[in-house]
Amino acid sequence: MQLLNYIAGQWVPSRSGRTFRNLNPADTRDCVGEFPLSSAEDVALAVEAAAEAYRSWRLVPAPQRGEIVRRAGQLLRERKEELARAMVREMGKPLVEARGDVQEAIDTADYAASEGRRLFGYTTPSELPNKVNLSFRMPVGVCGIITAWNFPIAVPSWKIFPALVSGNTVVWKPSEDAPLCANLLAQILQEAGLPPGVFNVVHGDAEAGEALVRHPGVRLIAFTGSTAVGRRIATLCGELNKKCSLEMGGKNPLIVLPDADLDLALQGVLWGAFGTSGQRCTATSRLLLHRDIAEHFLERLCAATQQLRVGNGLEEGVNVGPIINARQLERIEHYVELGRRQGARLLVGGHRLTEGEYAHGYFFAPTIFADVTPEMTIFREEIFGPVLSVTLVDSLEHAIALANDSDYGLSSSIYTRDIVAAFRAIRDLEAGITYVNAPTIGAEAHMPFGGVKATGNGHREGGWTVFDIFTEWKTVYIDYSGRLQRAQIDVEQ
Ligand code: UN1
Repeated sequence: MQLLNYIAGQWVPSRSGRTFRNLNPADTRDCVGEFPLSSAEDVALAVEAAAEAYRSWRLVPAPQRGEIVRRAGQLLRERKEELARAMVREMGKPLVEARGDVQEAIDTADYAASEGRRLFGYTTPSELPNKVNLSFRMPVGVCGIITAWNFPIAVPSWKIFPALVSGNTVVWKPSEDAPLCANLLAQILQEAGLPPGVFNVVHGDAEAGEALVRHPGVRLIAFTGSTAVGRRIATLCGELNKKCSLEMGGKNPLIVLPDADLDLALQGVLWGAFGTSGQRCTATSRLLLHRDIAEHFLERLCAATQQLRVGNGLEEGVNVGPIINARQLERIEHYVELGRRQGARLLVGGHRLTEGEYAHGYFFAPTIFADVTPEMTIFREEIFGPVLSVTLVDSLEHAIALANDSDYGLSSSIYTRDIVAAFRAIRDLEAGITYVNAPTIGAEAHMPFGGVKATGNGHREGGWTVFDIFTEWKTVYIDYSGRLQRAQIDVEQ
């Protein structure tokens, strides 16, 4: 199946005619489609269309812009099952999770649409008589959006819907591992009534991404992906003086104290570490387990991990789907090998699954390493796969110190029934998100989402905070005194 870019309201191939193939990670004999491998020329066409559309879109009243996004949310609702199934086919996560992904986009549409009737500014008194001070949120302009494949509908919608409601126009370069979902979302926005050029999709790899970042017509880049790529984008945006919002990696710790509900903690670790095959920026990748409960807890954890059903996400009862592609599978193998060599103790998994139903896909057994120390690579680097590192701790303080011994700071979690311990963790964990008695995954669309340290650059998507990314403040002074009033000078002291 040949699929196309979406530029200026038209479905078009790349100018060069180059394409790439997108394969089903659970069965690579199934080719999901052939997509345009776009170059700077295609990106330029999309940016021109977005710049042209911006001239009128920014003048459409925000509540009306919100109505179109609301309709997109409604269409997502109607097509939820179809989208979820397409998602499983293209990136592998189990069907229930794929439905959740679409639901997150629906929630985001509802929230963003309603923000069209708020987008509050401030009015404040002036220091001078007969003068008022106001401030408004203004759109930024053409926004370049670059996203990963692991939440192919939800995470793009976190950016695209608020960007549109705020009055921006968008050029989106989706991941080459989830291009079909991008086209389905584009169809939905088209059907919802978005004028041509307001939203554009350009498929491709790093070449198209870099062209988008560099294009002088693009005022803002919003990115979700690896820290390496995010740093490159930040450097370019720094040089080119562009606004940029980055959501990058994580190495998320989950602490279990002896007083916790251990059955609940066990379920939380399993879901946090192995949900989406660990391919979430919020995945639980470090378990900081109190020594007093370690032996029994680990025994049960290993048994439960071995019970997880790995397979094609469309099949009933599958808990863990495939890994996204061959490159990522090799990366996971490489980290497992490093874990072994550096002296971590492999408790379960640690290998690819290749026989029978796994023969044609990219499958990796859920893996747990114990005796992981902070010096080891698997304690420090984001693996983005079903690999959990376990480190024993002696106290809450020890756990928090280890949790914070990381370049990253996205999500974090503590299981305890002790309210004092919980509040200390909330205060002291260096992370954008802290869960109490819940795993590190599961952010809700109407709350700020993002991290500190190497995870982000100070922005928060989600809820009300995403509008700080996609708007610029305009400050307005209106003087109705009829005379020259000089601020700071003509003020009676
Ligand atoms: C991501 O992995 O990029 O909190 C986002 C969660 C999801 C979003 C993850 N709602 O795990």
